[in-house]
Amino acid sequence: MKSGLAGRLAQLGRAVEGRLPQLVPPAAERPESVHRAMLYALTSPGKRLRPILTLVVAELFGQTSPVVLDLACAVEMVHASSLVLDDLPCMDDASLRRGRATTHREFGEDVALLASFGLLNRAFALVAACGQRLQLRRYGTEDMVHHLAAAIGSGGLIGGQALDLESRPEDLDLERLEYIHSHKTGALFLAAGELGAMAADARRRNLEMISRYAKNLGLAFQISDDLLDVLATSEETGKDSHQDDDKVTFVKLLGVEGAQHLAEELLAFAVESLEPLGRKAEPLRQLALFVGQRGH
Ligand code: GRG
Repeated sequence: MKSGLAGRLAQLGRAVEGRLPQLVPPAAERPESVHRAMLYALTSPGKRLRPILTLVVAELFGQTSPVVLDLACAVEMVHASSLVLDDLPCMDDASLRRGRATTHREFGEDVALLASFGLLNRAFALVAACGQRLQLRRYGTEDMVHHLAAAIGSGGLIGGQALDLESRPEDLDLERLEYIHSHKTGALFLAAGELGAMAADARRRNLEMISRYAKNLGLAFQISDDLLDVLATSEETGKDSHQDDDKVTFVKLLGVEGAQHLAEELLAFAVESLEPLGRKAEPLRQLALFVGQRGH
């Protein structure tokens, strides 16, 4: 049963990978440099966790339309756009991402910045088109667009990143660190889950249930990321390792075991919130399990 589910999640990841390159302008089309960089940032080998979440949630509530695949790809475009920005010299100044040179190292900062905005813009256009094509009863296109915009804005990814950049180690306590990561990382998991539920026209109480699950999953995922930064090698993560050495992380505040414990607690909350859905929610439990295993 479990390996069947893991196989299903991997299959969804492959469906995303297959669709992503079809949803951006051809690299040979002007402006070639930006289009090549968009494709590079988007199709480099990632785990595709956020779009998988969108697809699994939609499927859970009975929505299997191919339109959801495009919606899920829009979520991955936002993620890719954020990674390009996060890696820039004025932010994390990273050289390696997904086992390859970061986008600005490959194409230059100017092109990387334009490619990031290109992906973001494309994501919104796609979400709007998907909302139109789905023709839902409970949610309109504007609901989807608003949820995504809220996740990215200064109350979401941008807010978390801003606080991360301006925090000095001595300012950081658990409350501030939780704020940073529930925004910087958690907000997009939240939007990924919510868009999946909306695409399936899920009842409001089910949407709220998914929001609780996704929020906790997202924060636990960030903690597992902090753990990997100290426990795994650069070959294993595909990123510069010890990138967080100058930062305050969950691991620095709580120690390895404390951070693992907090991640487990958050995942338990996430899974608990799925109880009313019964066995139907098994793929989401499997996703939580995957996140839990990452930090060990
Ligand atoms: C305007 C989109 C936009 C963002 C502006 C730069 C920024 C604000 C936010 C940074 C958000 C960010 C990159 C958070 C880190 C999240 C994280 C844990 C990334 C790694 O995710 P994985 O492991 O990566 O899922 P893969 O490579 O597997 O996709």
